[in-house]
Amino acid sequence: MSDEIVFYHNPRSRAQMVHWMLEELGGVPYRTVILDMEKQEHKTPEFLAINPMGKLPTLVHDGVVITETAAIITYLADTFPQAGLAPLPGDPRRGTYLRWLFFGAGCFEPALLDAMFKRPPVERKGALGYGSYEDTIGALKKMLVPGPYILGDQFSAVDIYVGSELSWGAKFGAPGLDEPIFKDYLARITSRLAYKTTSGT
Ligand SMILES: N[C@@H](CCC(=O)N[C@@H](CS)C(=O)NCC(=O)O)C(=O)O
Repeated sequence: MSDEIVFYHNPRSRAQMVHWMLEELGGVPYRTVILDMEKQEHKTPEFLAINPMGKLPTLVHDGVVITETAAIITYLADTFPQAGLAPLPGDPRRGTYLRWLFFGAGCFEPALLDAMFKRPPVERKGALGYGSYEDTIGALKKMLVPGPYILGDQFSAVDIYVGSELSWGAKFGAPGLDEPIFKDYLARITSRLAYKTTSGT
């Protein structure tokens, strides 16, 4: 079994977040396999045998398949601690770090998609894990205080994940993301070299 990292990628997908993360690791080697989604290369029997959802990003490391963008980013940050992108278990910042990673995946992403697709509000908002788009935006504003990063002074993998979601939402004109608190944060994180070198690639 190889300890190679294989990164199944398409630049026009959530895989862009993992690409940014891989570059932030600062020299960990990985092999990129671009799948052309227009040609349905993510739905071939070979790829479905790796990820039955037929979705990107997908990572294989040490023969283990990891899917779900937030899980991949969390996995890479923990597996390569020398990059300093995650507070490790025992560090008091670990709780805040995990909190916002899970919030990004479980709350903000579905809320953002509601806003993007203009899905009508449901009657029993309290039964939705994320309440409403507006609720998530309110929580994210609090997350960025005092800043400058989600963990305060330390840039970490959670900025890559939640920051990418915010950036994607802002590009598509999602409500509220043009406020200075988000604009300033996005300008800060997207000025990083690893972001610039992976953006759109
Ligand atoms: N829950 C997954 C979602 C991945 C996902 O939906 N990826 C899209 C691209 S952004 C995809 O591969 N779509 C192709 C398809 O479902 O046919 C994650 O967070 O990684």
